[in-house]
Amino acid sequence: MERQLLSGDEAVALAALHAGVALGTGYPGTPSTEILETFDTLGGRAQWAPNEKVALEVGLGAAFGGARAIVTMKHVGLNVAADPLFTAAYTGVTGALIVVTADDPGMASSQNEQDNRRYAIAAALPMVEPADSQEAYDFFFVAVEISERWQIPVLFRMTTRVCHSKSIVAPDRAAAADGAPAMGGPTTSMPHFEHDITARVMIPANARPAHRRLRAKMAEIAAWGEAEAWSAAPGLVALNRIEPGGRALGIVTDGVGYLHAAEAAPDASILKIGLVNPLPLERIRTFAASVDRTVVVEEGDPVVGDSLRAAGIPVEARPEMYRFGELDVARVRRILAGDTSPEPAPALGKPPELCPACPYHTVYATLKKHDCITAGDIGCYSLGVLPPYAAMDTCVAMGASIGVGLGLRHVLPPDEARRVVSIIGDSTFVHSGISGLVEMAYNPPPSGHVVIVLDNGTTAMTGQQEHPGTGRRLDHGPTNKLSIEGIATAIGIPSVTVIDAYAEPEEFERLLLERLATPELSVIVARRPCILAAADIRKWEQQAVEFRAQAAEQAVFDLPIGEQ
Ligand SMILES: Cc1ncc(C[n+]2csc(CCOP(=O)(O)OP(=O)(O)O)c2C)c(N)n1
Ligand code: SF4
Repeated sequence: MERQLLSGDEAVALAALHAGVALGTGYPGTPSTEILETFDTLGGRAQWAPNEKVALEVGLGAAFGGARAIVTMKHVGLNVAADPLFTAAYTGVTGALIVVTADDPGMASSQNEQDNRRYAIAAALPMVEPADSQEAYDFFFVAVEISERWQIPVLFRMTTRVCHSKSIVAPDRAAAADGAPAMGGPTTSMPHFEHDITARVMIPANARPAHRRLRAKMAEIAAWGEAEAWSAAPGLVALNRIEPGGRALGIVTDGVGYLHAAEAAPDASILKIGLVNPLPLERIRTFAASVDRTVVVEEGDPVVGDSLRAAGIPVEARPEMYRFGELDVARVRRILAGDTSPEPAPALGKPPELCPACPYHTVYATLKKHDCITAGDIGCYSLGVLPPYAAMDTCVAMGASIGVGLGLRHVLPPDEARRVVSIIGDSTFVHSGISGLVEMAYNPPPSGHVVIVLDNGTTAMTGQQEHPGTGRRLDHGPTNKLSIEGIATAIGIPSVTVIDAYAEPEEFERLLLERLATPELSVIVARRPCILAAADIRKWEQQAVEFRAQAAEQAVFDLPIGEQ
């Protein structure tokens, strides 16, 4: 197959296709979103789940069934998926399960810059980390190999630069002309289920030996990482490598840090780690002993540096200031020089703002006018925190608006409590807002509460993905549609109103004041399409109407003659 210019996300999608991945699932989140979108475009079976936990569970089920599966999410998504992740490490898998975590050092579009290499250590899972698109493609196959050989989920860590930078990829594992997956192995045969209750049912009696099995697997993978991950097995690339250079400086590095380090210190000896958990400690110890000084160049937390120091390997401590933000060549030069002088302030970009015809304007204008205390959430609507509205008081994690609003309502004095509103987008509501609404019905505050669901018919923030509330699948084809107002009513919220706040601002204001004045629980669904997505939504809805009409016609045609 010809060489291609691909982003890291696209390279992973292509590798998944060539590896015969049977199912890709995930939840959108920058910088991971394009993996599943590309996988779908390439002809892979890709679907959005309501949230990352469900995505991981679906992927795990596919891997229990003997298939190869990929699950994608941004770094904070792994927090949502952490519960099944930790125990999936115990159960292991029958096929292959690759869990992509796309970290965002520097928080280009995230609420925190957590370093998910820590998850690999905490859950005791192997973690593979590419530095560029070629490695994203190549390492994916090694990740599948590890997953199948040790029957264990593998974490595949990407970061913003690796996900979004484009570089040349030679996709030499391209599918054979007959369409067979390029990668052999047990899971390219038809998935099937074999009972294995002790391995997959994690009651304590089964989980105790499973934990020991997991640690034994990780010890084997560590030994493999020391001995074999340096030279490529037939058809695979090596995950770890040493690039010999001068004796004066040795650099241990992973991910995109490698590219910066190679440019900043062309004369240094470099030990590049592609298997970041478990670390090849003995190899690194030997490497460190072969050079005069050893510096770890890693973005984010000092995960590798701390592990090496804990193992008694003498590496220089990195000044704390370089924990924050992305690295670049200039910053790596500073690290190598031990420079802790203040860094130049980054150039200020144009602050983001709501589109001029965004349906959210009237909602925020009303909240501001009445000095509401707004428990907010994550999405395009987070922009309501900026001027001219500054009408969002909290924003913590997806779905947190309802719980935080309820907590405020429970403790604030009555005159303040009555001004508390929770505001949440439609995709976020489905992701993790529904359980907050259950809490609201279960433990209603004395003053009641008002939740506004901003239903703009899309996941706007991450690039207009579908979700269960749109009634369309990842490929925009029709499927069952979740009704937000139906859910709220079924949960037992007594007042549920749907309104187009943009078209009827006075009516929205009247409704909001009425609901704030009553101790009854209220959900207001402010429904109007995102202006940027509206034309596409109309197109897909029209296609769905035509699809349903054709299906109905076909159903009549298929009836036995006489019943048509
Ligand atoms: C746990 C987690 N997963 C994914 C994301 C990425 N993300 C941020 S907001 C958002 C959804 C926004 O959609 P919606 O609630 O419909 O609001 P809109 O952007 O359309 O205003 C997503 C997926 C995240 N921040 N946290
Ligand atoms: S993209 Fe859509 S939801 Fe986001 S600000 Fe623009 S109109 Fe509003």
